[in-house]
Amino acid sequence: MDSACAELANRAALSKMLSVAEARPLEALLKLSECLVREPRSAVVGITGPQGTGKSTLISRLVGELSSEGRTVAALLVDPSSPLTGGAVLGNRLRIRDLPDGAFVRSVWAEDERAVPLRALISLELLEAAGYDYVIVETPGAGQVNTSVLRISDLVVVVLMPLLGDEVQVIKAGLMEIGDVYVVNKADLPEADLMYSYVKPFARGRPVVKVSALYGENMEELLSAVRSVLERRSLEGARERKRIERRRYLLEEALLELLHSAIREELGRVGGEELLKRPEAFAELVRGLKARLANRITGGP
Ligand SMILES: Nc1nc2c(ncn2[C@@H]2O[C@H](COP(=O)(O)OP(=O)(O)OP(=O)(O)O)[C@@H](O)[C@H]2O)c(=O)[nH]1
Ligand SMILES: [Mg+2]
Repeated sequence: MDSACAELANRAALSKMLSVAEARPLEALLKLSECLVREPRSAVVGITGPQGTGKSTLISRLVGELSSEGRTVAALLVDPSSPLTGGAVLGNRLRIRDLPDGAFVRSVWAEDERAVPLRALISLELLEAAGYDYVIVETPGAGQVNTSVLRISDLVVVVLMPLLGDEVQVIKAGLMEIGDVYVVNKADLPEADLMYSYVKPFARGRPVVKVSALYGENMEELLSAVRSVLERRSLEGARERKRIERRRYLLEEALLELLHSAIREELGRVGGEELLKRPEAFAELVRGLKARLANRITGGP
């Protein structure tokens, strides 16, 4: 392992590399590709669900519980709010309180709330390379369901709460199709039982667990549901397959980013936009793009 990889075990160095991954993802990927682990090391737990159901609060609890069992845990909060307005980026971070010593939390901005951005995919790899037993990823499930969480997670926990408004929306939104474990959070509220009985028949036999993340109630039941799914997945070889899927996603996103930046540059060069007005000039554009991509991949001028 070269020094850049060894350094990942150091929190400050890891933070620094995650910042590079966020600002210049392709650079980070090329630099750190030799650090990526061969055998699955981290259990990647995706946490999704409608806004405000208590995902971050729940993660804070899970981090605490798993840490107290001696597991190392990192949380990655994928956040759709603009880094310019700051809002929930900081909000998410602040709501995760009282972090135990070995735990690590990071917010990553997502411009598109239905996708896991390249910077988050690379961050995930770095966290696994850093050796965390668990990497918990919070993805927003606002409005439309975020199925990209399925591509990255060994297991998906869908977090619901009572009084979500029109409960039918939960079903319609497809949330009941993507979970391996369902959580009815805010069980300290009286309406939780109603939500539980509403959701249960749609869970296709998957565990539905009532918890109160705020008061730390019933976390043991949730954790044992999570553990038993992970164990089953390991035995079935599903975690190995999932990791290949996750890397495929990473590669696709990295190549798309490469392509997009080359297109921006090619069109940005003098006359590039002009060329678009003449259909016969498309070949010229494509040639320019090809050269640009080849240079970038081989590191030419
Ligand atoms: N009563 C009650 N409130 C809770 C519970 N868990 C979380 N909350 C509250 O619900 C609000 C939203 O919690 P978050 O953890 O930020 O929810 P989230 O799903 O991460 O929110 P977004 O990331 O904005 O979608 C906060 O005010 C929490 O204090 C719970 O178990 N019971
Ligand atoms: Mg949150």
